[in-house]
Amino acid sequence: MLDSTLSDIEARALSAIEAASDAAALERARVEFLGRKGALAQIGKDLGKLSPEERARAGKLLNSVKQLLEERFDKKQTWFEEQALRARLDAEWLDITLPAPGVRPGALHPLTQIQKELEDLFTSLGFAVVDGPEVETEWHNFDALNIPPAHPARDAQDTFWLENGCLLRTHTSPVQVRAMERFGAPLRIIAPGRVFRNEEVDASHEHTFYQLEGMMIDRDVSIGHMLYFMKTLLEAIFRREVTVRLRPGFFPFVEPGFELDIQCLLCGGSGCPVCKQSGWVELLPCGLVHPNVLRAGGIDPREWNGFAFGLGLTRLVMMRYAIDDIRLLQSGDLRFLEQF
Ligand code: FA5
Repeated sequence: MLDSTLSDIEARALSAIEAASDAAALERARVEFLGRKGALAQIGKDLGKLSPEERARAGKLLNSVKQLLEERFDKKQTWFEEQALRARLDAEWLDITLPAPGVRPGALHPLTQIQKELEDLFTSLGFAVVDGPEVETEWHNFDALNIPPAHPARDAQDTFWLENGCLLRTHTSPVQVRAMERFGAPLRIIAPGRVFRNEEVDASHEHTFYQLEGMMIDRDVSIGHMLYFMKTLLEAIFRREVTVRLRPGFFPFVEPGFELDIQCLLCGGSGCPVCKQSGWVELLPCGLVHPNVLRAGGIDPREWNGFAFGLGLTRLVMMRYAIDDIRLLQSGDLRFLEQF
């Protein structure tokens, strides 16, 4: 009776092993026949009911079936493992005799290209290129620039404030103050860099963009001097005729203050999303440095004066390359970047 049950289990287990088409099916069969609650375990329990001689014989038989099945299960499992390994090796196969792909030439970001051109131009005109921190003090970003405490630019809507009371600089103008503190007068500097504003992003506005600050302090500096440098800058960048207009602009740190706009080069002045349908793009706010700012920088306004400007570098790049959406510049999209 026991013998025939065992040989039946053996036959069924062998055909289950044979039929298992993957490792999971094999495992299920192993549990069914060899598991703690499996068919052979059940028979093991029944051995106790037999006489000692019968038990010895049946035990031997049970063990030999168990051993055989374990061997077969292990063999098939090893086969599955080898199959899986072979498939993986095939998939990961790499022809190390193939020639290496060539190094793809990189290029400078269009913004960096223009920044470098302007640095070359201004150093040739006797200006030093200086840098300032992106995390600024409220004093350098606002107070020293004659920006009153109630000015809207100080609002959290416009400015990213940090928990320690510092802020992400909203313009490159604080570098004016740092340069005056460090070098005194006379002074000729430009300061390109990244600035941050907490504002809605659209085709012409980013929360993170670039400006290039310029400042010249000497004796008897005039608006004529300022215009000379502005014109030289624009001609160097556009290498063509550009139409500009100067209109009064209010910035607490200059007096008088101006906005130098250029006619939109994307639409030729007829109106597009970049110029907000106005035909003009605000590019170069500028003016003569306010005496309070000179004083904050430790320079005597009775002896010295100067001009300053804050070029919207990102907008300049857009104008030069006719880029109609500011967001492309920081998209990291190679299809866009490879064009420069
Ligand atoms: C300023 O930031 C002043 N510090 C500029 C200045 C310096 C005036 C020295 C006088 C003397 P304004 O907020 O207008 O000004 O910004 C300057 C330029 O940055 C703008 O003309 C524009 O070209 C650019 N700009 C402003 N906001 C954005 C923005 N969200 N995204 C891209 N460019 C911007």
